[in-house]
Amino acid sequence: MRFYQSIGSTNDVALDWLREGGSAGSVVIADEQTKGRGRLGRSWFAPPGSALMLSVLLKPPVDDVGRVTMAGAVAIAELLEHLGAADVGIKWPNDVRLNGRKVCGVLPEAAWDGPHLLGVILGMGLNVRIDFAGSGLEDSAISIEPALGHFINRLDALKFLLSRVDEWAARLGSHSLYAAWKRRLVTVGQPVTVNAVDGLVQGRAEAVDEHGALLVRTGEGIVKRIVAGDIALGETRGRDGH
Ligand code: BT5
Repeated sequence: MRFYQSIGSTNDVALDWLREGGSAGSVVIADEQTKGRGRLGRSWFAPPGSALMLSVLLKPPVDDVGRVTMAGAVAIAELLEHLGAADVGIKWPNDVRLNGRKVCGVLPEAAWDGPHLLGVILGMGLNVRIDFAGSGLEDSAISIEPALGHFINRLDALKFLLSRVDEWAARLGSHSLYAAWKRRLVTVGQPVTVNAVDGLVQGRAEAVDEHGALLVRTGEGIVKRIVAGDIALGETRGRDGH
């Protein structure tokens, strides 16, 4: 485990560590990130002392790479439930929600050496006590402490989270992981607008499959399978529509 008071991005440190031969289960943690990343070049906001930010090195079989996001989201959801949260959901593909707002983002990044998979970094940023006032995220984000109304010991939370990640990392290909993820998904059944890699898809999220892909039925009645993308629930919004 490597801990940093302040670092650019835990995912970057973990990717370097992986390329240098770091073993599965190694963890990079930071109290502050100066270049915390989301997907698609977006930034991750978390002042020092207010969040849990970590990256876990995993070495899954190639077929299970797409399952890493599921493992992260489910482990976070289980932590929240363990802490007493009642309203926990997963928004496809990588947000964990508490009381309908984003409490955590999961950022999986694979590293390849040519055709050979070196591993996958499972990055997670969990809001423990972030004050979102004036950040522009007041309406979309939430932190655990104010939501649950009690103090959260970040070290205890980290221990629990890592034990759940270990558990799921060992069973990435299992049906039980898929079931645990699917059960908490808030996306299925909703009208969605997806910024998929090959363009905008509008329709109704009908189902997910075992690979984590989202099946969207468009207005024309065609079912499109989306493996990666960005969605706005229930309305038409732009690329950063959360
Ligand atoms: C994510 O991206 O949700 C993945 C975030 C992963 C962060 C962790 S922290 C540890 C590790 N090291 C890193 O450098 N990253 C990972 P995405 O779906 O693209 O969402 C990003 C968007 O979420 C931003 O554009 C904001 O709108 C919003 N956002 C930023 N900070 C937030 C926060 N603390 N809570 C809720 N929403 C936030």
